[in-house]
Amino acid sequence: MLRCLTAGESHGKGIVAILEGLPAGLRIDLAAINKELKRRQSGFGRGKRMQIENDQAEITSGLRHNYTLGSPLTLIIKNKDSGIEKLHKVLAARPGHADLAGLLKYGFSDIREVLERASARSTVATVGIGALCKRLLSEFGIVVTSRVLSVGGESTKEGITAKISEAIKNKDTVGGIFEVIAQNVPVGLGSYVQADRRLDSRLAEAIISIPGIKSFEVGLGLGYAVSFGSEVHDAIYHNSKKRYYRLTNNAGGIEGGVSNGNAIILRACMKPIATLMNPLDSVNIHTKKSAKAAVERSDVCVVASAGVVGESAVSFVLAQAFLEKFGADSLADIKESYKIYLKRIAHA
Ligand code: EPS
Repeated sequence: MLRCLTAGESHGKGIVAILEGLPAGLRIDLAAINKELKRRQSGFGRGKRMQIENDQAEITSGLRHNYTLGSPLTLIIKNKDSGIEKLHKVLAARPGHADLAGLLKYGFSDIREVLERASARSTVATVGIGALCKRLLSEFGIVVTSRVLSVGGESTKEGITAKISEAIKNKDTVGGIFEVIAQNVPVGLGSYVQADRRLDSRLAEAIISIPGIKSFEVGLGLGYAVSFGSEVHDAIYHNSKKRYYRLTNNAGGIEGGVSNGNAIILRACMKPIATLMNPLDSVNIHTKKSAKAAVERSDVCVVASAGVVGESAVSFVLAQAFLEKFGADSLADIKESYKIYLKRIAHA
């Protein structure tokens, strides 16, 4: 089974990801991983931290001569801004952040102990893992991309830029919606037989666990709630060339928790970042007196970056479901098994 674990604090020595279960014989290109890490760092509305960091991955296990060994792959991405031991205490919890709930849960007396791991800096690991999974998926023609659909309710390029500029000017933050699209996904990933095997539930978990994500939808999503069934279900056709096909894809490529061969289309809403330069009311956790929430260096808008993280999270789930269906140990064996499956489907 493909599984992963990540570790690291925002201002600790670095972020680590271990990915276990990639088959042996897959060529890995470090430059391609670093390109994905760079994409995560980009976008209008990013803060000063991104000018300090230049995220670069190092692979310390699981590879020989650039090919996977089938053993766990370890990625290490060092933090340039790594002064965790010297950083000041944070005493006024930021509404919308993990600060207060985390402090009470773990019994800390400094919010710093929470925010260091709760920081979205951890998404460096998600993207590193996603880049490895994308490499596997690309062997089978599967491509995962993302795009920003709206920011603060604006959906044109000019409107989005203006909205982020307004947030910067007002010392505010702004969220939005991004879409993740996976193309050339074969029919049959995931299963309806058990809740935790449904592809959509697994994708939902992967997306909703990205910091700041508050909603998730597949295909037409909320649009289903205002439509008749006859208007929205994707009618099925068949001819000798295309075999089974549809003229619409409202299902977003998943029916009954199983990929149906159409593009997988997912959307997620990201809330505005919780750190406000013009802070909201809060409470000093030591004195219990009213205080303005802590002001930490932060970003203003990261919807585009969240889209890159979303692609990565989706790539992990698709790679996992793909390996479950087509085998795991050796890339050559998986290719054989995939070929046989495609042949059967082509005649169905
Ligand atoms: C992030 C690094 C962090 C934040 C952001 C994500 O850097 P710093 O806190 O040192 O400025 O910019 O973290 C958060 C949004 C958060 O809520 O903590 C990164 O590498 O993406």
